[in-house]
Amino acid sequence: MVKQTGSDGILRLDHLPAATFNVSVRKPHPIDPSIQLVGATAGIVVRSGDTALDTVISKPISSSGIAINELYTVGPVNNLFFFFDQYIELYNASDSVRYLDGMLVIRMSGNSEGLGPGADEGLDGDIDGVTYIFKFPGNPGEQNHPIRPGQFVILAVDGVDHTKFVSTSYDLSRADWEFYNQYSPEDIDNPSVPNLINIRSDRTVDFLISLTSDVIVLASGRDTVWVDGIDIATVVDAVEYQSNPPPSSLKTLDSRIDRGVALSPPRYSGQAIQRVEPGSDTNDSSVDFEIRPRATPGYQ
Ligand SMILES: [Ca+2]
Ligand SMILES: [Ca+2]
Ligand SMILES: [Ca+2]
Ligand SMILES: [Ca+2]
Repeated sequence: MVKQTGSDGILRLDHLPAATFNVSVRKPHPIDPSIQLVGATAGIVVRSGDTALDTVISKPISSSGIAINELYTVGPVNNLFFFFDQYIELYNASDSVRYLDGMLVIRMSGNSEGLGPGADEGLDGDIDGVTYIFKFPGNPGEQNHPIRPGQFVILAVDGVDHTKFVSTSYDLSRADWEFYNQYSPEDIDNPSVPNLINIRSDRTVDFLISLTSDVIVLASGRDTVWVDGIDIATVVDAVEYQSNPPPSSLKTLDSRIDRGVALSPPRYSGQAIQRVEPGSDTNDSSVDFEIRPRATPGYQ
């Protein structure tokens, strides 16, 4: 059953049968409608003729449920300038199955002649500076590519075992997806890892991202016309990372999407940036993310 709490946030339920109950709570964030506050407590025991009292602590998640949970960009420890084991990790923080069909993964490093990557140039409600734009199969609204509640999904630049080339690297041969540029003569296509493909035919290289400073966007795919920018309303999640965060550098991603900047680890350190808790998202990457000493593909 679904019940509303009082304005004090307290829910009183009388005359319950003696049983063990699970309670989950949900409310929109009072200031930012793109954030949901969610929480759950399992195993509340109510005995016959007795009263049970409990508190459910809620945490913020993006209202789409899907968050960019980890960015591994800097490459492993090596002196060969190897960083081709980059990956992006997604996480479903909601309590229901969501679908990736038709979604877009975008690197924004252009628009430097204007307000910068991910800024809303011209204040027309979209963010500008698309450099690479790759797409999950299908169309938004279709339900062929699920992401289950609590599931991590790895999007590898190349879904191969990189430890064969650099021993300090990561085995991504069981990645959920890989970026495959069908216009590139060199990109690797592991047939056992499904592909995100490139929708910018003028780009003929793989989906590589900057090691220590970039803007990464996950969008619903309801706006695929990238030339005029990506509609903010279609942005599922976006993260800007920098090695020298403001005030020593400029934050360019529109503050309606994210108010902060994640601090990037040093290049060729094998480290990664990950949300402090899976999917936890207050739209301020300066507090939502932390540096991890090792990348954690597919787990927290
Ligand atoms: Ca690739
Ligand atoms: Ca493949
Ligand atoms: Ca557009
Ligand atoms: Ca992880």
